[in-house]
Amino acid sequence: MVKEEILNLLKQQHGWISGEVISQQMGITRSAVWKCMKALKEQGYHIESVTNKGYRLVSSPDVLTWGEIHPFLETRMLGQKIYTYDQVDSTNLEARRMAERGAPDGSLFVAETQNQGRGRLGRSWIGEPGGGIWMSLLLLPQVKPSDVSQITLIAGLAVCLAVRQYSGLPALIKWPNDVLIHGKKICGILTEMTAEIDRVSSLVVGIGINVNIDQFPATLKDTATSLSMEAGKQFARAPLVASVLNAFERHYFTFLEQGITHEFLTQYKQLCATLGRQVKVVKPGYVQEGLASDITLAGELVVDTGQGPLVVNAGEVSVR
Ligand code: BT5
Repeated sequence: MVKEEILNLLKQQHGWISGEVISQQMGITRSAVWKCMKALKEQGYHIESVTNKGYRLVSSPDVLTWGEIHPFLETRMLGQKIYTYDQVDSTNLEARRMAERGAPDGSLFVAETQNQGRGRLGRSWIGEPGGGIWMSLLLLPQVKPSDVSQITLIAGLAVCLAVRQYSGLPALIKWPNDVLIHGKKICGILTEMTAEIDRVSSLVVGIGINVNIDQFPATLKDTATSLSMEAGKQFARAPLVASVLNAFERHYFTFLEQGITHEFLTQYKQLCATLGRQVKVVKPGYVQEGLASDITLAGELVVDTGQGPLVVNAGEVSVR
C-alpha cells in the first residue's frame, strides 16, 4: 500500500520530488522510500533518480494494478477493490472462490494470464499473456435469477461503448453480449451465477477483451480480432478497464432502480449488429431460421420465422 501511495505522489508531481519530502509525507525512512522505488522499478516503472533532485516518474508499464486502474475510475462500487494475479486458472473461478470468502460487492479480479480461460457451454477462451483484459466482476445484487440475462446485456453495451470511446473503432454488439469489430469478435462475456430458487446469491461477469494481440491461432484467425490489429497501434489497457467499469456501473445502477429502460434498449439496439440479420437459432433438438427483428425489455431476441415471432432467451443464435 505504501508503494501505491508513493506511486500516486510521483504521478501527481509531474516532475522531481525529493526523497526527503516523500519520507516526510509518508512518515517512513529514506531507505524505505528507496526500497519502494526499487520495487516499482522492478514492476516496470521507469523512475529517474538524481542526487539533489530526488525522483521523477518517466513512464508507467502497461500493468493492470490498482495504481494504474484507479486514477481512471469514476465508480462508487465497481473496482473499489481490485484483486490482481499474474496467473490464475480463470478469473471467473477465482471470483467465485473469493465470493465464498467474503469478497465485497463490485470486486474486480484481473489476471495477466489464465491457463483455463472459459467460454460459455464448456468452450474455452484463449488469451495470450498480457495481450488483453481478462477480468471478472463480482456482483451481489438483490435480483431474481431471471433478471440476470438483462445484466448480461448491460455488460455487452458497457464494453461496446467503452471500446468505441477509447479506441474510436466501430464496435458493435452481437446479441446478447459478444462485441465485434468489422464482424470479428473482440470481446466475449461469460456471466455465471449462484442462486437460490428466487434470489441470486452472487453473480460473476467475466469479460475478455483482445487488446494488443497481433496474431491468433489458426482456429480463430477468421473470427477473432484485437484493438491493435484493427487500429494498427498498441493501447494501454488500464484506462480501458476503467472505462468499461464506468459505463457498466452507470447502466447497472439505473437497472437496479428501474429495470431495463427504453433509453437503454434504444441505445443497445442502435449498436446491435444482430438486428435486421438472418439468424439461425439452435437449441437442443431444434433448429429454426429467421430474421432478428427486435429485442424485448426482458432482453430476449425476437426472431421472425415466417410462422410467427420466436422469442429467444437462451440457446444459441448464429448470424448467417
Ligand atoms: C465467450 O464464450 O465469448 C465468453 C468468454 C469470456 C472470457 C472471459 S476472460 C475473463 C473471464 N474468465 C474466464 O475464464 N472467462 C471470462 P463463447 O461465446 O462460448 O465463445 C467462446 C468461443 O470464442 C471459443 O469457442 C472460440 O471459438 C472463440 N474464442 C476463444 N478465445 C477467443 C478470443 N481471444 N477472441 C475471440 N474469440 C475467441
